[in-house]
Amino acid sequence: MLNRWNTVSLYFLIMLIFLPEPSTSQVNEFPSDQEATKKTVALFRNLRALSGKQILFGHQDAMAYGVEWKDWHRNRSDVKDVCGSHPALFGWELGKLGLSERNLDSVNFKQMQDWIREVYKSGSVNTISWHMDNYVTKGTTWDTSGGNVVHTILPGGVNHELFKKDLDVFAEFLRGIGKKVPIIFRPFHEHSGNWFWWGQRYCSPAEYKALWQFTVDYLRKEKNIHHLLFAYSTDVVSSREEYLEKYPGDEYVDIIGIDDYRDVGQGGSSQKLVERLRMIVNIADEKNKIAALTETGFEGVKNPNWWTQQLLTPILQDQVASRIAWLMVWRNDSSTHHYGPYPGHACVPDFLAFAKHERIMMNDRLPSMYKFKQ
Ligand code: BMA
Repeated sequence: MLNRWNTVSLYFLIMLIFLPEPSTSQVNEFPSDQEATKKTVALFRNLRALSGKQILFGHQDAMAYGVEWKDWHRNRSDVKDVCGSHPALFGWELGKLGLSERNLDSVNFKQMQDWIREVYKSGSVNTISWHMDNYVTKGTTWDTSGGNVVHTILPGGVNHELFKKDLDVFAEFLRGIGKKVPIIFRPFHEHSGNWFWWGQRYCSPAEYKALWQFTVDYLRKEKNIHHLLFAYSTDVVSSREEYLEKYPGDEYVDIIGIDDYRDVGQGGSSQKLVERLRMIVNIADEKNKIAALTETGFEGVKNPNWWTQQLLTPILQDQVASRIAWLMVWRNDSSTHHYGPYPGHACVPDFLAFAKHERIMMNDRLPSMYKFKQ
């Protein structure tokens, strides 16, 4: 005989059996750093939760300068001049950190720290890349001579101490910003290409992985830094095997990224971009990570309808590809070397349509990224 309590328990038992599996819910997901700060965890979960709903729009160096202006302007960006809102994500670059007061594109590092804090306060997201100079030749990041440079900076290598010093300077740079500001760090990017000294043909997969793992472990364990998410991004690759060839492991990566200029430039095929995005979204899904188009753009934006025609519409037409968390275009340096819009450019009307699209997130429509609501 079922008494009242048995009936209630039976009811709950049935509920438990038939309740849908807790979805790959973002609620309990954790970034690769088990000791990540609360805000870093929130950023990770929010980026996951937005997937399929919205895509954050990002622009490299957006607040530091634009096509017609170079000096310090408070709270300005070409993107804001054009559409009234800053981007939802800002890229920054550390090339020359520790060697000069300014980075390789003349951005003052102290000002960069201020901007990073401002971006955080405004609710947008910061991501940092590092075009590191060549440790062997002392040439630039594009100097691929000097043999296997990666080997020399690994533990036991002749330049290992120098490399550690640079990581110390980076840790100091982060401390100057403040540990409460979560940052997406994207080191040794486009390693599938051959234009940086850490590129495809200049080191083995084992060496690249060791370099990545050392970097992450050193920052976490030696420097006690727990407010970074790590972004792995290849250049265009044609297969999943190629993509994962130098993947350092799930404990070391949060963002499954790709840099793709080729498919959206002159003579490119947006369909190819979509295929590559499908690939990274699928990998991110399997690993409970975040997929992102970490760099893209058409230099000079030579198609006035580029934003919607070559970028947004093809991406949104695909249910998988459109689940990337963000897409970021490269910097606005001059009227010939720019990837974002600026006032007066022929692509402005189309950019406005892009920026106002319900699936695109600019700063003014961003939900709180640093608090996670269950
Ligand atoms: C490249 C170009 C260079 C720049 C470098 C690092 O793609 O924009 O002019 O120095 O990125 O920002």
